[in-house]
Amino acid sequence: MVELTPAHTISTIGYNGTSPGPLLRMRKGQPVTVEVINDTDVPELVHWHGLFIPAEVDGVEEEATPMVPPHGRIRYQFTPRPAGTRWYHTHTMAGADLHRGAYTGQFGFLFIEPANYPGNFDKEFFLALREWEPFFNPEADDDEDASNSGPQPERPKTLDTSPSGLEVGYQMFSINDKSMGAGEPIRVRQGERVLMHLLNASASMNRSIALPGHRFQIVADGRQSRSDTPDC
Ligand SMILES: [Cu+2]
Repeated sequence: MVELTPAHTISTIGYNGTSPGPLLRMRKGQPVTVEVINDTDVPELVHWHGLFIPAEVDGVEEEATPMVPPHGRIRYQFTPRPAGTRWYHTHTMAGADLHRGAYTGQFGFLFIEPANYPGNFDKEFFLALREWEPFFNPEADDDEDASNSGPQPERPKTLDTSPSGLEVGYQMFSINDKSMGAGEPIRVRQGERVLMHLLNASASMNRSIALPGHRFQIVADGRQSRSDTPDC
């Protein structure tokens, strides 16, 4: 159960009873073992997003990672790299079932500390953007996409051929497990150095985030995971 607001609690599937699941911290280059117990009635698997690890433990069905059978368990053993903010999530295919796979609460932060992590900041926060209560929306909802905000060619180069009625919309939105106004504020002192790990944990949407009155300084971008993120 996730209490998004005092008036709105949803029921979903997550890791260790919460969503997002527990923050997992690992050290780059230090072997780890993760025991995954599947308490659901369907085969599952956990994907370690952004790591360079062998396919057998990467948690991707189509690359031959074995599934965790219903009510079974599997042990993932790997040596995490590269360093940086990553995440873990189910990699089962939802298809048209909006109560499976990436539409559920099966995700959490995975932080791979560099071998030498000076921690040059006063506070750090892990913030995941998320939508809930998905439904099939008969209208294409593409206004989140910044590339659509400029002038459009009279005839688009690629025609949108997506079947109508198969756009996924959402009724509830949250940062971590709280909708706007329902969570504790982030408390910082003037002059403190604050490190924020931001994750778009959405199954399908681009998101943006604003920090009115302040300016983000980007110290690492997880999309560029070809090499280690700089120590921060
Ligand atoms: Cu992923």
